[in-house]
Amino acid sequence: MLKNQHTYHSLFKSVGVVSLCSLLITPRYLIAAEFEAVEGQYIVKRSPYCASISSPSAANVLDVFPSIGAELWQMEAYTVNSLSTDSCIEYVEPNYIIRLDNTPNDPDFNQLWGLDKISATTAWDIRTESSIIIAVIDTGIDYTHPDLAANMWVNQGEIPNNGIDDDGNGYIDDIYGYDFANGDGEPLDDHFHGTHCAGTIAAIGNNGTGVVGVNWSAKIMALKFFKLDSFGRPSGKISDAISAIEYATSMGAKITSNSWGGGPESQALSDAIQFAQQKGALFIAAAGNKSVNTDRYSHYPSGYDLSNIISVAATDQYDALSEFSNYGATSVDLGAPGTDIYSTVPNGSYGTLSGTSMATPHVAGLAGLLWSHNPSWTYRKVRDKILSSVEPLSSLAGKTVSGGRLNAYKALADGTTPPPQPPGDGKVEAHIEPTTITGSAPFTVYLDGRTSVGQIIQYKWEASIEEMYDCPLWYSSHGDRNKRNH
Ligand SMILES: [Ca+2]
Ligand SMILES: [Ca+2]
Ligand SMILES: [Ca+2]
Ligand SMILES: [Ca+2]
Repeated sequence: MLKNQHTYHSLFKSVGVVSLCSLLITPRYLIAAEFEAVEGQYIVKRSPYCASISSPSAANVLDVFPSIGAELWQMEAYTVNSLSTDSCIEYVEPNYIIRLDNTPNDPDFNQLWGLDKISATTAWDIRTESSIIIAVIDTGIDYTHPDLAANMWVNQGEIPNNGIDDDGNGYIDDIYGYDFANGDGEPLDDHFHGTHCAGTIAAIGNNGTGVVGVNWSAKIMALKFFKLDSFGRPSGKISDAISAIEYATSMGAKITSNSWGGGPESQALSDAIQFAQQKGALFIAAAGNKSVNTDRYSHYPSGYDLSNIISVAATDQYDALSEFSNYGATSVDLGAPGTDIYSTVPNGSYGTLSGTSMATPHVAGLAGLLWSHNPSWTYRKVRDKILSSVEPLSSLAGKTVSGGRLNAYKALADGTTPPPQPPGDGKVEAHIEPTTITGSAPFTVYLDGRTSVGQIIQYKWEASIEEMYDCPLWYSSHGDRNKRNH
């Protein structure tokens, strides 16, 4: 996503001058007060230059987030105040509460118009299954649903229900994922939102039952971080969202589907998504359901300025922008079907929902299908292909980065057919070395490729303008953008 640079901010930025500190603190207190947060809980990042300092005696460490070098502390407000002048603290932010913003709709409307609209039926002539692990970070999944059960990811290193963390990943009996909201290995859905999203990604195809997802077969990881509050509304903590992202990344999920958002900007959450980026994973995120231009009124996490985020608006059967959908020429990447989407809900049932929450899993599902078809691609290549193969729509022009709606067939068919396998033992040696990459632009790069088996069919080398500014770069063959700085 291309958008304006965010100014780096924190509740307390470490500065040496106390008067500056108080100037910085004041607006953040005002912002924090507008949003719900867990009382007495703060996400704290220490400066890497002071890694050895201990937490104040008045603070209890509740959780640690190794991926972002931060911790969850329980402490009183006066202790937070005392940290404001501590140069060893990089940031402190409240443990914000996140809510789902979906729009339930007519439960009897039951046609899968969305898959037809994105040309899934012709895409399925090319591929129907995802071998990539796709994590659904949400309210959980009814992993017993007959139209989902066989498509759940299974943690092969874990023995179920023995009370032991068999694979030593820090989580006991985590078979299908984990429930961070309740701290247990049963990420069952106590709502319906996550199960509905999972069905759009990969309800089982061709099984004579119910519906079908973008993928007929897949590996769906269930990561629950929402649970119902006393009013029956799903509510999730930023700290649990961070843990879910850490889990997904460490357990090999290359794609997370994130149909949630709202609340203030969080440096900790942004850092967690950046950690996933560093591990080469995509973060597909709902653009939100407030009918606003998010270029002006930012929405998170879809709006963080990270290249592994794909921000998704919702469209309807007539290819109009859904009335509830957020949009933004620089902050929302593309549209996907999100009005009146029929999919799985708990207890073996089905139902219709609307929201950018429903658009997001269409994109996550295609990302899985496309990446599985092109397993050597980087997250950036998968993202670029999804955005460059959209169906251009006047309703999305000037309202999204790509100006179009998801198209599964164009993404899969457009030059993505795997190259023919060479005869013999299948080994290919290809050396492509640029002989000259010095000088100021424009400059010439010479490539020399050789193979010991068969013939080289095509050379393809790609570089975007954005990346050219990052020179010096090295690319390996066929558009694979492995980058090494020298
Ligand atoms: Ca485990
Ligand atoms: Ca176990
Ligand atoms: Ca549970
Ligand atoms: Ca089915």
